[in-house]
Amino acid sequence: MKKLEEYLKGVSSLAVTAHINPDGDATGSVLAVLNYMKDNHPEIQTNVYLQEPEKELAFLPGCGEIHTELSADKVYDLFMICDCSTLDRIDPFAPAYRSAGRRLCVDHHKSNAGDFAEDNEVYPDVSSTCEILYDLMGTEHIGRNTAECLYTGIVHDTGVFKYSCTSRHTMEIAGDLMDRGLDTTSIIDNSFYSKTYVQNQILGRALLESVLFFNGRCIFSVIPESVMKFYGVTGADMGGVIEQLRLTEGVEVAIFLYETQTGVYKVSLRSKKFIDVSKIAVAYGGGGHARAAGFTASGRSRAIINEISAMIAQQLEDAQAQSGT
Ligand SMILES: [Mn+2]
Repeated sequence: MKKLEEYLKGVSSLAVTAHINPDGDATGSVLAVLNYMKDNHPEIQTNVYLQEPEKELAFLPGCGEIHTELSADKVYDLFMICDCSTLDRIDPFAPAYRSAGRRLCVDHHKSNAGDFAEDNEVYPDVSSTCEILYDLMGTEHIGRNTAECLYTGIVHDTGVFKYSCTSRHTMEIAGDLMDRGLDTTSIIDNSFYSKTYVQNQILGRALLESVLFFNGRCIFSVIPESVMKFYGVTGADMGGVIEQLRLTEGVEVAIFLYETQTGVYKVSLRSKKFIDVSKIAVAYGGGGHARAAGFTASGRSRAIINEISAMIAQQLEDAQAQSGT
């Protein structure tokens, strides 16, 4: 791993982006870089390009400076792409990515092949892109605002320090960031756990309609478009549903589908210990991690679930064959 400072040598303009539908880690990453640049390199023009983040992330320093559209014909010396494993996930900003002098990808997605930037800092075993950025930046260059962004990203991608991607190093970084005087309780409550009334209702509905299969080792739930409309919810309101399904006792794999438009489903997958759900997501053109992945699929929900089930069954069989049972 090189230091961010090395990548910034000779750079006078920098653009930063992350994946579409930005989550806490994606938003935290780009705003951490923005704040880092303000503190350490005010002489370098830095622009952040990102779809508008969810309102629970609006407290992050610099959130108001995000550009949601590309400024025409601007050519940057360096373009940083954070928390993103494929170019199609930065679609609106891809022209500036292509025209830039150099490209640097900082990511932790297992599905990242490291094949679209000259420089790659890609570490699939690291909890979050924010954790990688902490190491790239170095503690001595990280001010309070940068720390707040990095901490938020780590909190979100580790499910508040509980997913298996959380390492001792993750906790040490979190401790170091806390030393900057962050209100960590508010960050966790307000950006991660807090739910609106309709979010709670749709969560309840998804749990009520959930179905166990494969002898209780898998669970799925589907929210059709009509139900989305009834509650007045969008994809942004679905956070936490898949996690609650995953927590069901005895379940190895959780599948959650919601219909974004007629016949088009956003599919989220989670596993607990041994099913690699990123393999399933990649087969559908999506991506993610071994224990958390997602993709978009068209067709009937039952047909999609049947296909996913067949892939899970194959992995279950392979795992059983390997363990000799
Ligand atoms: Mn991430």
